[in-house]
Parts: sequence; C-alpha cells; structure tokens
Amino acid sequence: MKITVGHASLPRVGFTANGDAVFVRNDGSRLLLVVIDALGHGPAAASVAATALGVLGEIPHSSSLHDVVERVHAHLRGGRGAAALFLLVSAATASPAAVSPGIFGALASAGGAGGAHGGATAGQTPVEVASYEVCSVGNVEARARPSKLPLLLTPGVLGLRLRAPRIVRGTFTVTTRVVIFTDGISGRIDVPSVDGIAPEAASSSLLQHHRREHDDATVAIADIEL
Ligand SMILES: [Mn+2]
Repeated sequence: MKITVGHASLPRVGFTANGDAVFVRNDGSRLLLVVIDALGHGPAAASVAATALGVLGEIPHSSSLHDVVERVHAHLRGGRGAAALFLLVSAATASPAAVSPGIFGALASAGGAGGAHGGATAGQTPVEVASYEVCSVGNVEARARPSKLPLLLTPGVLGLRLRAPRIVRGTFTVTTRVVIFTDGISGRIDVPSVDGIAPEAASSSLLQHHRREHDDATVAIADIEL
C-alpha cells in the first residue's frame, strides 16, 4: 500500500488567520488524517485549530479513532469549538474470495462464505486491501473515488457538546482517492475534474474552483494505492 496526501487551505477573504487546519500522520502503512474547522474564523478560530493540531501530534500511534475523537473533544473544552473529520486508514489483507472488486464491505472473516471470486489457485494468496475508520463531527465532508465512503455525521461540536461519535468502518479493495473538505468549499465540488492530478495540486485546484469566500476553506486528498 502506498499513501500520498496533499492539502490546501485559505482563510476567509480579508483575513490572514485561518481556523481550518489539516493534521497528517502518514506512516506508509497507516494514515491518520484530520481536517479541522474551528467555529467562526479569524484569530480566535485559528487558536482553536492550533490547539487541535497540538493534541493530535501527541496522540499515541496505537490509539483507536474513537480515542482520537474523544481526546480532541476533551482538549478543546473551554474554547469556541470545532467541527472535524477524522480518517484512519490501515494496511490489511483479505482472502481473494472476500474481495469483490468495486464492492467494499467488512473483511470477510477467515473462511467466510463466498464472494464472486476465489478461484482454486488464487484462493491461497491474501490480497492487499485498506481498512478504514471515519468519523465526522459537525459538517466536514468527504467523498471517495471509485470506492464509496459512507459518512454518518455526528451531531455536535468538539469542545462543546458531543454525543457518542458515529464511526463508520469499512474496507477499500481497490486504489481509492478520498477527498475531504470543510464547509468553506461548495458541496458542488467536482472531484472527478482532478482525476490523475497529484493530491497537492488537486487540492489547490479544487480549493481555487469551489471556494466560498466568506469562510475559511480547506481541501485534503489522500490517495490510497493498493
Ligand atoms: Mn467553516
């Protein structure tokens, strides 16, 4: 598995401080990617975002996504709060019989009944896949291509009020691009328009074309190559 991440962000027009921020920890076989959108904009929002980045930088690598979300929530208490999307991707293997191209889903447990594939010769060699966990608190969104990335938005604001984080778990069985964006980006974002462009440049292009000027705006892209 090879993971490449790029991102681009701009503050609200007229401001230099940015309340959006991106945290990336890419170990090659494991990625923690968090896109933060502190409430409001300007220096106070930027301060909240910086606090979140500081907390994330000190989180143990072995932490579950649930722990990551709860820890950020705890450390942002007393501030104006933030929305954020948390994505954790890890290398994994599956039996070919468990992997139907284009269909994601839970890894079939060993010996699990059937997929569309799994010939007698291929059945012996595990195939590389990527397992993921994703959680979005507030309104940071994500899209994936060509795989789907189902998001269950968790209501609330990190640092203020948070119900049990809704974490979706699944598996990418084909090379997949994940695009994460804050609400400073139009929901009409045209992800296919940057197919074939590397994450950093693709993020800049999407930011330029779909930015709303009244808010901080951020795009982060992770290419997960299997
Ligand atoms: Mn925003």
